[in-house]
Amino acid sequence: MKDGGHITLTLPPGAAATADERGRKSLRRAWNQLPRCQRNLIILGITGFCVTVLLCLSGDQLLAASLKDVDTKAEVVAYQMPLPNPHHHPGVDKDVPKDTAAAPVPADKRAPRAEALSDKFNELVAYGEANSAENVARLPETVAAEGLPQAVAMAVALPPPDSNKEQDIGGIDILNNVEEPVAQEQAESLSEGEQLEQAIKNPLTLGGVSFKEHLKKIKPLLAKGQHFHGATNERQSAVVAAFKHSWAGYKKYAWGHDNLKPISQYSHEWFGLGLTIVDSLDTMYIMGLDDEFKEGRDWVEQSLRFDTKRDVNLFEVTIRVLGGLLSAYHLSGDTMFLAKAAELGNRLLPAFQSPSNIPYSDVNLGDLSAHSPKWSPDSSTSEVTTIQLEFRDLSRSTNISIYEQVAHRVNEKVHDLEKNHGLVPIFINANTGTFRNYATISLGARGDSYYEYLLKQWIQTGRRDNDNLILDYMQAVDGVLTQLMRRTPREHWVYIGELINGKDFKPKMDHLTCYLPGTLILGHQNGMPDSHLILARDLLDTCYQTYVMNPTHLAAEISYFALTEKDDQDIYVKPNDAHNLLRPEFVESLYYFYSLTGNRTYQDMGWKIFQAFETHAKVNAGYTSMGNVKNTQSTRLRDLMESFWMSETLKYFYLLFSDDRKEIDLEQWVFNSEGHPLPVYPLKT
Ligand code: DMJ
Repeated sequence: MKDGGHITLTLPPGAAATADERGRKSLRRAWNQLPRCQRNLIILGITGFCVTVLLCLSGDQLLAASLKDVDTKAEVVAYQMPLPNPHHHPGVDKDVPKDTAAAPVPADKRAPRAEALSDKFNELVAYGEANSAENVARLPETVAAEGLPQAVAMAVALPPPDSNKEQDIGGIDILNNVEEPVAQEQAESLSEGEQLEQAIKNPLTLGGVSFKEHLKKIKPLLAKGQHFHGATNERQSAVVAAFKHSWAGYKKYAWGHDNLKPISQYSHEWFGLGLTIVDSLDTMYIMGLDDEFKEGRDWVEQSLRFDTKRDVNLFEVTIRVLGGLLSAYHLSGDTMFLAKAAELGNRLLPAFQSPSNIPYSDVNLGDLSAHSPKWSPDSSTSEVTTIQLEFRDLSRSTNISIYEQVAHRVNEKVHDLEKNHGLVPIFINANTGTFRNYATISLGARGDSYYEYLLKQWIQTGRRDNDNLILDYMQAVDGVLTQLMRRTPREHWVYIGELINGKDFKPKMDHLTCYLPGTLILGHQNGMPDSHLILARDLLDTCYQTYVMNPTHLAAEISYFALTEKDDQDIYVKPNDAHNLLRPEFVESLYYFYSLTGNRTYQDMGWKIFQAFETHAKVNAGYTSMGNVKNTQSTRLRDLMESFWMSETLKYFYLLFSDDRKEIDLEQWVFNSEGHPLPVYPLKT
């Protein structure tokens, strides 16, 4: 065939081999015809040449030559020690004045101001890069910058070969505590969607390997555990006694079930996940209740199962169970908790397979399906935006990025939606990804922790300037100040009302909103404007008033406020709203005020309320919710001890009464919405 003047010959198969063979034979014949002494001289010459070449090469060159077939990726990135666990390296004990009004904010912690907005685009890009689990500061710079696939990132996080021997790291199989065969298939080339699919389909594996294997690989990253000294004064001891009383009743009448019914002395089931046990683990650890902690730990290891075909609420299970397990893991260093958390995280992932990336509210942990609430097409806004601290922590603890990625997509989606002065409607549709038209705007039920997690996620991720989270937070607090904050006409109590239909002001405030003073002072400590602190102090006073104004000294679930002087009272409670569910929000705020200012007045306020719980909520089998805080003679006991009583209310009382206001250092830890402390991750420089 002619081709550009050349003729290409195609040899029949076998012809080339025959010619080759012919050449080899004639060479051998020529060699055999040489005299023996000549052949010996040639062999000697070649050997001498080779020895000379070898002697001239350096050791490194020789090693490189011998390893040229070995995976070079492992060589590109040198092994690096992980950054310290925050609690092992307490931050500088900054001098916080006793009086919050004078609290200084270090220049380097000042929040982004308006002029910084011009940098927003670059920062957004940086934020996106920084918010993948591979990008956490524990990984070598080169890997983080290049955003290598998960399996590669896992590989470079390995300890050096000689330290990668079989060691007892307390790792268990996720389910049944039985060792699984190690599936070697890696997620190297998987897209985010494929990773998600794989994690959902195989909730018992991580990155394609069993959890036990995975723990070995990430061993240097694992938490080492913290030490707490137990109660040091009478008030703390009283709280520990309250905890023990609650635990004893729960153990006796409701062990392994979600909640205790302390009046009927029976159990209450919600999700079938032993909520009270999991929610209480870190409280017991912090209080130094070693025996009780071990009882809870053993139950989690042996009896907590996630494979039951039952719908659970994504938000509630995330803040209580996932948050509880992760916190127990970080505080105790026990990797069994991390293994359980990872299995649960995988089983919750189906919630994120909605068309909009806004998660469905309900997930079936057993059959791995998800859907909107039965009663509505919409999820609560606070629910879909109050899972990110936990999912991010799971990613950073396991070094598997998918959890953080799916949760962060919700941040991005909600950030892009139009808001009312930074305030959000309380319903959002998981199919369309839009807010419900004319939905109420509230800092109480269904809205509250959206605002809380904007600030706390920003703190968790290292307080980056110009981050959308903190920009949205600042805008939202401005919206609170201009659209929702009012004062009563006579006594000038400051409160946060609601916008019904997104526009009509209603002077109603849920007790849930009393978390806000604590979040605001935490924000102020981290550089937010003084207007936030002023609102925080005023609102704290109002919340306190909602307790002490009632004869029981306990607050009602909902309070109303006078709009004009025609109303009889500045603050009042309607009969149907007079219940108290042992909620934590006000005690939580007192704790933040005490911890960040050192002012012991907040302890005295808390002590008064603790005594009120002792007087009215304590019963033989524990502590109970009540129907009416307005009458000491007919409190109408309601017969439920919610798990947040032990995870939050008693924990915050205990920490509020501590002689060491930094028993948990708020520079190093961030509490999730259920009161579970998780580590703050340092900002990568
Ligand atoms: C807790 O489960 C959490 O604090 C949640 O964010 C709001 N409600 C309860 C406590 O009141």
